Amino acid sequence: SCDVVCLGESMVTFLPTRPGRLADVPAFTRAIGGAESNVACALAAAGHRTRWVGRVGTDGFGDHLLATIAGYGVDTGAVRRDPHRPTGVYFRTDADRATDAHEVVYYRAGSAASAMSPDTVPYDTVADTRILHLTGITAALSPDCRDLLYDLTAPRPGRPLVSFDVNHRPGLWRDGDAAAVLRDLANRADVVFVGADEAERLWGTADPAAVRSLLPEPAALAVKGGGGLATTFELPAPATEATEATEVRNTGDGIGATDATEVPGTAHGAAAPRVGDRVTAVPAPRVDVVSTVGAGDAFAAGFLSATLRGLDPRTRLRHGHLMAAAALTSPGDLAVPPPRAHADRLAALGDGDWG
Ligand code: KDG
Repeated sequence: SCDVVCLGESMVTFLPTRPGRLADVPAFTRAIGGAESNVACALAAAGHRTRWVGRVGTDGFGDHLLATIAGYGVDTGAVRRDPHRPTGVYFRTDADRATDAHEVVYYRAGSAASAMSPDTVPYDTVADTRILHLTGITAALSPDCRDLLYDLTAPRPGRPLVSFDVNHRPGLWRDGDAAAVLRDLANRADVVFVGADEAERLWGTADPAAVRSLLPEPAALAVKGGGGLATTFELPAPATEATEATEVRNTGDGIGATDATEVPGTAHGAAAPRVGDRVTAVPAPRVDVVSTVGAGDAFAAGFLSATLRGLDPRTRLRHGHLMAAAALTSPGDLAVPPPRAHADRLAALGDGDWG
């Protein structure tokens, strides 16, 4: 069994060798991408037993993905290879400094991963874990993939804690109602991550409390604000000691141990729309941003790592921000997180030294 299973499509990623429009970039370097394997690699690097489940082709790109992901210490033994469909590929540009916009071109329609379904992904390869991490990208890949997400988020006895990053990719949602599907799936999960900007695009609000009223079901909801502030809404777990050894269990009404220092229902003047919610907001450290791609995945990895360790909400948010900072300051989709002891020291700094 593992600590975390991440399921989704990974792709060979082609990064530009120079800034500018895609039309003008003459050469690309090969790297890997895929939101869920980014989370898996960061969690494995942080010392957790991690498995990535997906499908790749029998082509050389599939070989490269598996070798790279396994190189981070992630178990790839449950990945299925499809002799008839290719491994997904995508190209992107660097983000424009001023607007943060970047161009993305995907070659993943009909990919090996798009054939994931409740029939092709054995449930026991994703269920023998404390946390199952999924994202909204999978819902946009194919009707089969969407069925798989509905299946994995269905209530069932002994279900692992389900983590869901909304990850709206407008370029993949040519048809299908992204706003309704992603909201529905998020409300079937236990831990949810969403950016304030994507909440605005999907549901017309970037206000964390308003987002909580749209997503009242998850025991923990993290809204990542554009100004660097991340806010969590969390239903208190049954009283347990917050220690490194605390086991995270899916109790249905909390996500594990929390501390008692937070003020329920208040954060920066926002009213908690869910009765009993504990609201915690933490600013991100300031860093010189190289690329924002992959920062959300890193945030999820830091938050989940701290969740597995039974740390309190403020510390979970801080570990999310710290891993995101590592991703923001590196050019690829996937960044090596700071060593755990170092991250723990940074997370323990006083508020005056933070942000
Ligand atoms: O989260 C970063 C991702 O955007 C990237 O690694 C590729 O999974 C990916 C996607 O669908 O955009």
